[in-house]
Amino acid sequence: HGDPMTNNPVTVIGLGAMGTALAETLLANDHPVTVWNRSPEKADALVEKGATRADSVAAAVAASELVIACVLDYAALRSVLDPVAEKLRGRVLVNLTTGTPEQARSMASWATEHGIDYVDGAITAIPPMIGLPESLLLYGGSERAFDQWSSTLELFGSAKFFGADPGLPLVYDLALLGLMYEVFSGYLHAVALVTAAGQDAVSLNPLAGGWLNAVLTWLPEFAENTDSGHHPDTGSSLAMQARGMRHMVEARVAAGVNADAPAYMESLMEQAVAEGHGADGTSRLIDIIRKRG
Ligand code: FVH
Repeated sequence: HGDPMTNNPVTVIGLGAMGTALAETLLANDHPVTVWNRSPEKADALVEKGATRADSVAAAVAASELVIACVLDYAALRSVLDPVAEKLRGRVLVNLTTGTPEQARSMASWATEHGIDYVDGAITAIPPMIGLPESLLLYGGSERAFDQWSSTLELFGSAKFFGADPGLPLVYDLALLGLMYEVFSGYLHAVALVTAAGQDAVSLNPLAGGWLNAVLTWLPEFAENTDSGHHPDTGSSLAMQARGMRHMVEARVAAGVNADAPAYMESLMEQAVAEGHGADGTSRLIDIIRKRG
């Protein structure tokens, strides 16, 4: 080992699927681990593996300088931690509960009021991935606390620190999740269109993979255009694409497939055209998306 933080006690509050995976990983890496969960029986398997079950949240907090919390949501988190706020004073709280960026910032303010060194985190992985380098955890908040405990936090997976804003990890987490779900949605609607034409769903697969790979190569340029404010047409003007979207909407409606997503894209494109940007490329739509709010 040789790491100065190995063997330092860590407390884990919340033993759902994720909190259990976090505690198991700490135990497997020789940290003494104290655990607490609202339903105490969820600690049984961890106790067999060497964890100490705390009888109260206060006892759990008192056991370690580093307290990691991972419960259902921020309301549950506050209900657990409010009564022990003063016991947390001077300790490090790493909160891995998922919520909104605003909830993370307001939790950080609460922690500052109580003299707690606070790091908010977002886990972009599922419980079986915890402990593998492919799992990515995003952190923000107290740099001092993150630096002090980074070798322990890196046991869960790769760690990226975003700086002092405790809301940023959840901003990026939600950005990535939104991207994933809209890709799911696009794929599933494509399957619906193909199967409505009497074809097997799998007939789409040889085409969809190459198509998605090509789409992927265009995206970094959209971000560069957004940062520079220039949105050149690279052969697919918005005026042309708006017409294409109309065909997409009509074809989906005719096939009995929901057309909300292409109708939304069409409306963004039509607005860009109406505002004089019909000759620009796709990335110009960011201006319209921001304006819509
Ligand atoms: N599991 C996943 O795939 C995702 C991956 C990305 C990050 N999320 C977030 O992690 C938080 C915890 O998720 P989880 O998977 O551990 O969730 P559950 O297995 O449902 O366990 C929930 C725990 O929260 C406790 N809890 C709920 N309400 C309260 C409350 N009012 N007071 C105290 N504790 C509460 C619950 O306790 P119990 O029901 O066992 O007594 C569990 O410990 C979450 O933010 C995900 O979005 C996971």
